Amino acid sequence: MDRRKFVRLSSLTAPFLSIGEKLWVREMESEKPIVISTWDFGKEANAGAWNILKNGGRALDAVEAGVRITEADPHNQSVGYGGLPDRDGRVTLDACIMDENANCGSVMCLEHIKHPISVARQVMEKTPHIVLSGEGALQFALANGFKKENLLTAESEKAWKDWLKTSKYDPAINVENELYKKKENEPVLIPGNKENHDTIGMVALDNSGNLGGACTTSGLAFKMHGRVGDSPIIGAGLYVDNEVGAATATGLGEEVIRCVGSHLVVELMRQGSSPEAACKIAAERIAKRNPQKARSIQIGFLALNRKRQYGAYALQKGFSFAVRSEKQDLVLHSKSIY
Ligand code: SD4
Repeated sequence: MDRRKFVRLSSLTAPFLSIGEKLWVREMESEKPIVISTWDFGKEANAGAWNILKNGGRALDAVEAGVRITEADPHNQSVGYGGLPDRDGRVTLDACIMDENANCGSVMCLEHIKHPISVARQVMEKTPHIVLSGEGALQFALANGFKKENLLTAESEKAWKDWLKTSKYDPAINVENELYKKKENEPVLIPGNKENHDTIGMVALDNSGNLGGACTTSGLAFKMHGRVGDSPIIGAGLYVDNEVGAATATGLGEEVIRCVGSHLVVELMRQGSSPEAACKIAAERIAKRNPQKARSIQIGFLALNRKRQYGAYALQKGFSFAVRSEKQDLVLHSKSIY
């Protein structure tokens, strides 16, 4: 029996229910929407999602609307418009979206379109496929009314030109203000490294008890042209299972793909782990495989279960996430292994 039917029926039969059943009804009746997303700027994106959730809207609509705010922000240099380009100076975007029925859509290495998340949604809704990439994704977007735009802002072009001076290809993602480097088996803190994580992953639970998720990024700055990270890969950068919960990831995508991170987190929740514990086990798995590498990169997992519990865990300090519900509008800092 679904939640609504149960609540409707139980309001008629409430006098005859056991105490346990009554508590469960109260719990279900008080079920309110919630949305969580990666990094501090998730707060602004959550506000967009919340406008839909608070009016009884669908989680899928909420996460799409939420991450579109980040995609349109020229100051966020790793999502959508204003994203840092690849090493050839091209802004290539990755995004995916997933609903409560395991419908999903994804675009990889999409150029010139400001809102890849909405193209991903149309791939999901209008095609028999899940993923469109590169030129094909662009053709599909243009055929479906999206506008071709220049996404390279002056700021990002300048950063690329500065990078070209050395062209040092070092696709590691750093950590906030400090990078651990192994020296004689001891981690050494090197101050001054700037955080450059900006991917937004967002998952939400709506008033009807359905989950949805979205993830969108321009990926690693100055990557090889054609490089695709975890963010548009269902199971890696994002996973939603309406029976259990949803998870998303940020950080060095290659390592997230290797462990199919978001799917792993959801499956751990299925086996009984809390969201935070599931994220921790997934991060530990990455750290265990290659501890030396794990010390020099960042990966953060973020998860929500059907009971509206949420949690996060990262390899390094500095991973923040934003939470919005009727009673909460917060930015929290995740725990980390190192
Ligand atoms: C990627 N996971 O392309 C993305 C990058 C990212 O914060 O999350 N940056 O690998």
